[in-house]
Amino acid sequence: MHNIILFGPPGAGKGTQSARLIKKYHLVHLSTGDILRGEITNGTALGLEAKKMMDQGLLVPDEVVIAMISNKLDQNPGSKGFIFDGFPRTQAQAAALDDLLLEKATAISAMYALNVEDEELIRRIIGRGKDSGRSDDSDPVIIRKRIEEYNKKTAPLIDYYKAQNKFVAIEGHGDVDEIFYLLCKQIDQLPVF
Ligand code: B4P
Repeated sequence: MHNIILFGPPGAGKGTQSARLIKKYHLVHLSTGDILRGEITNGTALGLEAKKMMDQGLLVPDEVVIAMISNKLDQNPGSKGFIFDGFPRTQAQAAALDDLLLEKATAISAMYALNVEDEELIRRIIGRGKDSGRSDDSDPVIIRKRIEEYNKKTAPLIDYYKAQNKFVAIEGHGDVDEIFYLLCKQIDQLPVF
């Protein structure tokens, strides 16, 4: 079983690479961003609350996303493992994830951090915003706010996973296939448990 975290700033390519990795490794894909956008599309109370935060480039409250992930883990008892895409994003989320996995007698195998420079992130997100219709993808001020939130609240998790010897840096510039190759090379070296 592999439980993998795909980590990186907004627009680093977490969603892009997750889509490829789940096909190759048959893991369950848990993207908190996708789950939240699903709630918004369905017009749920949670979705309406989340949208207010997302539209400002802010993180959604920890208790909301932790509960979402806990439910999804319970819904996939026999899975070969999980790819966590965009989760955890805060220290509280990381600690909660460790506890949830421990309850299931498992743990994070590795955290792969995609490194991409800010100007490239902005270029990619604006590019995606032209087709995605995502309200958080079009305004450069909001995009910069998302990057600021990442630097303030999410980037410190690198030290959390370094302390567990699970942090692996991955070059996030370049061709999507090349980045996928780098990720697969790392995953293929993981011990299976
Ligand atoms: P997410 O949905 O996680 O969105 P993201 O960080 O923008 O996306 P990602 O890194 O997956 O980028 P992608 O591959 O699509 O979060 C959105 C919001 O939800 C957050 O701001 C927050 O408000 C909320 N949220 C989500 N999770 C939360 C949590 N745990 N706690 C609190 N709040 C939470 O790539 C972007 C673009 O780049 C695409 O167009 C892609 O085609 C392109 N691209 C990818 N790789 C490329 C490459 N190598 N070269 C060129 N272009 C590339």
